[in-house]
Amino acid sequence: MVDISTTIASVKLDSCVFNASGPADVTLAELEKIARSKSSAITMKSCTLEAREGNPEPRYADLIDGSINSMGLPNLGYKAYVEFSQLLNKKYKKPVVASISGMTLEDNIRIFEAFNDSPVDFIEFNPGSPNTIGKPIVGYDMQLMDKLLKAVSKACKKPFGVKLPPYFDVVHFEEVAKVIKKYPVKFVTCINSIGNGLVIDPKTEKPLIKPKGGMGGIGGKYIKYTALANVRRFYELFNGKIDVIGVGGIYSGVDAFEFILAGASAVQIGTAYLQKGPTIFAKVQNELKNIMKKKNYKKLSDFRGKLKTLD
Ligand code: RRO
Repeated sequence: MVDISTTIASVKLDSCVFNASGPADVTLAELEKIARSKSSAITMKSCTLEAREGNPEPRYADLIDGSINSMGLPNLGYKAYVEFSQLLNKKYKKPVVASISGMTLEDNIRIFEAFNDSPVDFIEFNPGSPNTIGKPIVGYDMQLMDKLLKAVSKACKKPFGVKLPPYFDVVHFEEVAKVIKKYPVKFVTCINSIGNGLVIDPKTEKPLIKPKGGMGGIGGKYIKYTALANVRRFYELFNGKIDVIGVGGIYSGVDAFEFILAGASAVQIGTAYLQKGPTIFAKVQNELKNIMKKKNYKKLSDFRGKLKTLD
């Protein structure tokens, strides 16, 4: 028997494949759809203090090998997600994950405190969204990251991790890791969409999405290699002390296998879930199990992080 169970922040997950926070995890109906699927956890949409409509439409487009979005954090406000976590926890036997993306330090503290009294199993702090008009990607400002993580660490009584934007420079990986290691961060999720891409339709001579002159976060297969590099580098820098969750272009068991080889303890599915629907979770899990059988791996720790070298 092949075992693809895992733990994130010491929370047991029946399989290492679950949904990423995203545009199809906003309402209770959408979350129940994930609950009924083979996703091993239910990750909710990033939330803010107040409900938000998000950016003007069109704000999401499927591309041949991925997606572009500038949703602008549409969500029902944190109180709805505290309530949903109670309902989901009662009705379904799988971990519930909150995602928090407050607009200010004070908002983040209030939201984290509210989830302390909820049944969520762990929390993903999201300072990496590229789509809040007029706001920079917080994950690229190390001083602000430090300030936010300090405050959040104090406010939060649940296990929490950080969803990181992609980094592209070796020096930046080290800088972020240094900040994260100062706080009781249990996991990092690599990566958020690659910010501020532009997709143009040559027929209409217009961008595909409306906000920010057409600029939005790129997801799907286009970002897999950046995601793998981020997983690998953070896995090495954290030395097994902080779990790494991989996300970015996972459509198949081979993709999941590569992420685990790079060091991921679990993988999340974002764009592929939007495009393929809830059967994607079982598909990736079954394909991963088949690869493991062929290679005679019985559990994830048989190969996690064990990327071989060329020499
Ligand atoms: O809602 C969004 O526009 C959004 C968020 Br919060 C995020 O973290 N990543 C993304 O690609 N879009």
